[in-house]
Amino acid sequence: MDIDVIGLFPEAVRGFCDCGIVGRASQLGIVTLRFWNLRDFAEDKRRTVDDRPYGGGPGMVLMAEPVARAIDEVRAQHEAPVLYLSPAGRVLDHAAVMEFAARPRLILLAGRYEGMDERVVRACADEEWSIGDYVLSGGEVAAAVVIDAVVRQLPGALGHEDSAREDSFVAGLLDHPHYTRPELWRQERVPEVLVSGDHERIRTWRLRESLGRTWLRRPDLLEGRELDAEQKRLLEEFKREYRG
Ligand code: 9WO
Repeated sequence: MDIDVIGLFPEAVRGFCDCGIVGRASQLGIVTLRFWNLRDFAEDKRRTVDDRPYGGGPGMVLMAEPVARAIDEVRAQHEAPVLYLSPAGRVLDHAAVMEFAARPRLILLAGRYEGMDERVVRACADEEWSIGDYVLSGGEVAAAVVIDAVVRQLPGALGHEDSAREDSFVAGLLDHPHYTRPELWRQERVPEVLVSGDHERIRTWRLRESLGRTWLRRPDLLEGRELDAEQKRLLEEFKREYRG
C-alpha cells in the first residue's frame, strides 16, 4: 500500500512512522510512505503558505495554491483519493479503517492554523475524516493515527503472535485484561485460570472478560450485534457474577 502525507510538519508524522509496527512494515515494503512539505509548494521566495482570513478574526488560513500544487504533484505520480483530516469530517471507526486498508493508495492532507481555504478543500479533497470530537493544533497527529490503525491491518504487518491474536479476537469487542510476572504483586494474585495451563479455560475466560467489559464500558458496541450461542452464554455468566 502507498500512503502520501501532505502538511506543514510532515517530519513529525515521519518520525512516528519510523517506530514500532509501522516502522517495521515500512522496512518490509508492506507500506510505502511519502512525506510532502507544503512549504516546498509555496509560490514566493519567502515560501509563504498562510494569509489572514477574509472577514477578519484571529489566526491565519492556509492558502489554496500551495495545497493544490502539492496535491497535483503527488497525484501526477499516482492517482489516489485525498483524505482531508478535520474535526468536521466523518468520525473514523474500525470499519472505516478496514475499508482504507483495502485501498491501494491514500493521500492524507493535514491542515494547520485556523484551517485551509475552503475552495481548495472543495476542489481537491475527496473525503473529510475526523479521528474524534476534539480540536488539535493540526491534522498531522490525526494522519499518524490513521496510518497506525490502517498499517497494522495490512497482511504481514503484525508478527506471527499478534496476527494469531487478531484472528482469535472478535473484532468489535474490547480486549480482555492482561497480566505478566510477578504472579503476586502488592498482595494481588494473577487470576488462577491464567496459570492453569488449560488453554480452553483460558480462551473462554478471555472471551467472557471481553464481552463483560464491553457490556460494562461500551454497551453501544454490543447494540445491533448478533452474539453466537457461546458468546451469549459467557456474557450471561459475566452478568450473573457481576450482579451477585
Ligand atoms: C479550530 C477551532 C477553534 C474553535 C472552534 C472550532 C475550531 N475548529 C478548529 C479547527 O478545525 N482547526 C484546525 C486545526 C484547522 C485544520 C487542521 N487542524 C485540526 C485538525 N485540528 N484538529 C484536527 C483534527 C483532524 C482530525 N480529527 C480530529 C481533529
